Amino acid sequence: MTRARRIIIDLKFDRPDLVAGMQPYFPDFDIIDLADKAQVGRDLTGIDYAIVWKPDADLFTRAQDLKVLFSGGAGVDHVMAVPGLPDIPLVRFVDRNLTTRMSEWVVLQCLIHLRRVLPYLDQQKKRHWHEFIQPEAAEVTVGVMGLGVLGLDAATKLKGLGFNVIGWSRTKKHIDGMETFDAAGLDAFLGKTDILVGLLPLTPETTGFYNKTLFAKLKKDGPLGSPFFINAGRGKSQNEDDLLAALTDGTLGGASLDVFAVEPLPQASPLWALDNVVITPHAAAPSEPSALFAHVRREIDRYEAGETLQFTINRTTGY
Ligand code: NDP
Ligand code: OXD
Repeated sequence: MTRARRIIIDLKFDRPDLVAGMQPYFPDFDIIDLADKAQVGRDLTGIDYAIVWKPDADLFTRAQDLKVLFSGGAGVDHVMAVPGLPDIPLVRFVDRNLTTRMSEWVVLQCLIHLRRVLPYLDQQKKRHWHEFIQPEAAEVTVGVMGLGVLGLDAATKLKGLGFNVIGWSRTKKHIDGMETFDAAGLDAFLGKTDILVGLLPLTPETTGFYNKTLFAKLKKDGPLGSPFFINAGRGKSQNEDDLLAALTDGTLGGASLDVFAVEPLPQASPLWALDNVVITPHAAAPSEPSALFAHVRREIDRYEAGETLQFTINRTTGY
């Protein structure tokens, strides 16, 4: 009798039905769920595939025969940081559902700041009736940093709402009806931006990137009075001391933050108490497990048929 193939999952999704939900996509595999205490110390040699989110530090010493590694999310910084990462294809998660969720979140946050929702909520608590100046979307420039799968979709949807949208990415993009900037055009891009949307991956270049120097270059005399910052990329891209200072000294009028340098955001963080900040718990665009498993299955089938894997990471750029 031939032994069923095995696949590892090491996902910290807090979903009790994860393995049951995965089974229909992998009827011919034994699923080794490392969250299952019974797997502690189990021999992981001879296994070809793993689907991981923030994998345990010893994964690659235990599973030495992996041929392809799948990220449980769109980002891969959580894998790149693990010691001993083998030189095998690393596939990220690209998915319509995840992309749509992210754009919903980004659009929502831009509208929150455009339509002054935070000050209005504050007034409501005080039973206070006062209308703030509210420019229309077309007067406001949203600068999207990162024009990849997520940035491009969000930018397109923001344009559909009437915002003036500009974009910035490492390499130059040509997008109909959108002014774009490459890495060298950073200052020009920032100088035109009223609402900055961060959808960058975490790499050595983007670590600590949103800092006081960058915030100070955003457009100062825009229709919202001061610029706003929205980040759903990665928290380690923001310098939180600088961010806090910018939010309290008026350099920034407000922010929406889904990601933080340390997650969960520590109770002691002063960011919690700022009334010009929206905080969500890294929930902008969660991976839908069934979509993730269908994607991994498709890629494994492609790989085993000798076809090229899609959505592999460039190990030099780190995304
Ligand atoms: P992509 O790889 O498709 O796009 C990344 C974009 O960032 C590209 O346009 C790339 O430029 C640009 N970029 C990367 N490094 C630099 C740099 N140093 N300078 C300028 N531009 C740079 O990624 P996605 O759009 O799919 O995802 C982006 C990130 O969003 C993920 O890496 C993850 O961190 C985060 N994310 C957060 C979620 C959440 O719930 N908060 C959910 C999912 C993802 P170029 O086009 O030139 O290569
Ligand atoms: C991702 C995330 O990278 O959820 O997909 O952060």
